[in-house]
Amino acid sequence: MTTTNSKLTRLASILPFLLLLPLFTKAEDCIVPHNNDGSDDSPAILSSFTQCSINSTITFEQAEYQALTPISLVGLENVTIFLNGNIHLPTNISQVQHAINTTTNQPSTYATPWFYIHGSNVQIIGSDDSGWGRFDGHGEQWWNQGNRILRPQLATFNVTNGLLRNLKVIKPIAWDGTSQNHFVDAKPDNGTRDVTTMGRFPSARHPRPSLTFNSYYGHNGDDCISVINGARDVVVQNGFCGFSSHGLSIGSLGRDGAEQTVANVLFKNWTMEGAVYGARFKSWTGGRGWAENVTWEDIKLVNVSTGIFITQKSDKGPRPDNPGHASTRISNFKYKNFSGTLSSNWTDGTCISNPCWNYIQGIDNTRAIIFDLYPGTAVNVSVEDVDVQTSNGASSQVICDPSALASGEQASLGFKCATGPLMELDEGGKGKGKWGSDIQ
Ligand SMILES: *[C@@H]1O[C@H](CO)[C@@H](O)[C@H](O)[C@H]1NC(C)=O
Ligand SMILES: *[C@@H]1O[C@H](CO)[C@@H](O)[C@H](O)[C@H]1NC(C)=O
Ligand SMILES: *[C@@H]1O[C@H](CO)[C@@H](O)[C@H](O)[C@H]1NC(C)=O
Ligand SMILES: *[C@@H]1O[C@H](CO)[C@@H](O)[C@H](O)[C@H]1NC(C)=O
Ligand SMILES: *[C@@H]1O[C@H](CO)[C@@H](O)[C@H](O)[C@H]1NC(C)=O
Ligand SMILES: *[C@@H]1O[C@H](CO)[C@@H](O)[C@H](O)[C@H]1NC(C)=O
Ligand SMILES: *[C@@H]1O[C@H](CO)[C@@H](O)[C@H](O)[C@H]1NC(C)=O
Ligand SMILES: *[C@@H]1O[C@H](CO)[C@@H](O)[C@H](O)[C@H]1NC(C)=O
Ligand SMILES: *[C@@H]1O[C@H](CO)[C@@H](O)[C@H](O)[C@H]1NC(C)=O
Ligand SMILES: *[C@@H]1O[C@H](CO)[C@@H](O)[C@H](O)[C@H]1NC(C)=O
Ligand SMILES: *[C@@H]1O[C@H](CO)[C@@H](O)[C@H](O)[C@H]1NC(C)=O
Ligand SMILES: CC(=O)N[C@H]1CO[C@H](CO)[C@@H](O)[C@@H]1O
Repeated sequence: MTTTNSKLTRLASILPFLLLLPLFTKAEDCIVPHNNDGSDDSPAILSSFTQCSINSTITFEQAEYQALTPISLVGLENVTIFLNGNIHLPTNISQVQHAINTTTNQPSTYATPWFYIHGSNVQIIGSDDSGWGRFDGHGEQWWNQGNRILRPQLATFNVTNGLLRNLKVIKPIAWDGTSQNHFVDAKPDNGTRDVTTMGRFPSARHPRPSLTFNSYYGHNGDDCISVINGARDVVVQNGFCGFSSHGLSIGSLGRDGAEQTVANVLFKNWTMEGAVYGARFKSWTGGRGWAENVTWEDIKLVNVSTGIFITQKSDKGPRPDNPGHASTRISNFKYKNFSGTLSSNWTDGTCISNPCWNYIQGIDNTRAIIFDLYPGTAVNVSVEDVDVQTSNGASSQVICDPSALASGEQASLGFKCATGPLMELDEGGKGKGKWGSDIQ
């Protein structure tokens, strides 16, 4: 729907509304009705978003909403959505599959979203109450059955200037190993893996689009947050990721030689518990894009497998041939103030191959940092204040190939690039910090 169309639709649809409402009620504020009888609330949700698509607030009441059919919410401009209730997807797997197979919602790279949200200046604010503000995907049965056919992505959030706050995603349906285009969060259920995705970051349309994620809490078995191609000026802060999360991620970028880019991302104040990675960057061999100005700061690791991870070959196993020597370039990455513990046991069920998908030569459960770089492609990366111990209290290790560092890079890297103990270095190359002092 174009903006003009949506304005017309809105004007047309508020006329009868105005006649019914008391004069002091603003027509721009919609309260989404709900049936309360298990029947489909999607038409009412769509209708509220059509009526209140511009300069509006849309409020879901503290109630259970059944979104039994996929919805596309488009043409939103300056809309604040208060999710005081919960939104459920169908529990019936074949019903979901059929709906996803027939919806016209715009698919993302890997899947079709149940909710497609498009516009500018869109905020979705969940309830402060942990029992409300939830998207309930009823996904556990998909995982129990190993059913991967026509799995929906929970939502695509394709907006410029967006804010998501206090949303909870419960037992979503998802898919394996994907990360592109999505914000991901999920919650475990007895060893089954639940994953979902939200969020599509804007590209080029506005010069400085921005997106803020605040106060996220989730358990998941895939990327907790994934910032993908086209993202600019993204701040993701004050969150918790548990249950085998695959980390606070950039990428994957550059699959099949694609020229994909990300710039200006800050991950701040996160606790990662039982995650496979804390901070993660991944790109594919042969990519032609770049990632610039990304900071991970104030990250607490609790039993995380690898604290800081960069790979420029997302494929597992040995490095594939890279005939053109292309690689997604990295510049101005900063890792600051990581603390906590490492441990290897993650249980999301995705490690079904031998070696496991996360295999890197030399990997074990002692690595605070792994840099898996193609030569000369990462510049101005810095690591500062990493105080991470292994599960038995020993000092942590790193995997880093000095011959892959760009010229002069060691001087500002902040730790000794080698495969061995983590040695933090100051600007002058002297050891510092907890472990550094041992080796001076
Ligand atoms: C939305 O609000 C802005 C600023 O108040 C105003 O300029 C614009 O015309 C409004 N748009 C509509 C469709 O009412
Ligand atoms: C956004 O919408 C609100 C009404 O919900 C209005 O007060 C405000 O002026 C609008 N802002 C812009 C920038 O249009
Ligand atoms: C699930 O949905 C399908 C149609 O998509 C229907 O045939 C089936 O009866 C439903 N199952 C239940 C338990 O409601
Ligand atoms: C999806 O739709 C296609 C044709 O539109 C059909 O051939 C296929 O069987 C459907 N798949 C499922 C699982 O319903
Ligand atoms: C996001 O919206 C833009 C237009 O604003 C469109 O070109 C693009 O295809 C959309 N992307 C997705 C993944 O929906
Ligand atoms: C998890 O739940 C499924 C289905 O309820 C059950 O089959 C499985 O045994 C449970 N797994 C564990 C580890 O309890
Ligand atoms: C860090 O995030 C947690 C939530 O995970 C929050 O309770 C805390 O206030 C945040 N700290 C700061 C300094 O914002
Ligand atoms: C780097 O990214 C952060 C987070 O988006 C932003 O605040 C900062 O201004 C960016 N720095 C530059 C030089 O663009
Ligand atoms: C380091 O991060 C922790 C959270 O993991 C925070 O409590 C602490 O204040 C941070 N330290 C500094 C110096 O900012
Ligand atoms: C972390 O792992 C250690 C040892 O493996 C265990 O004792 C501890 O309970 C774990 N902590 C959490 C929060 O799971
Ligand atoms: C390297 O990063 C630092 C901050 O981490 C920044 O001040 C400096 O400008 C960067 N250098 C280049 C060449 O981008
Ligand atoms: C550190 C740790 O406890 N590692 C264990 C993780 O689980 C595997 C088997 O699932 C054990 O072999 C490891 O010893």
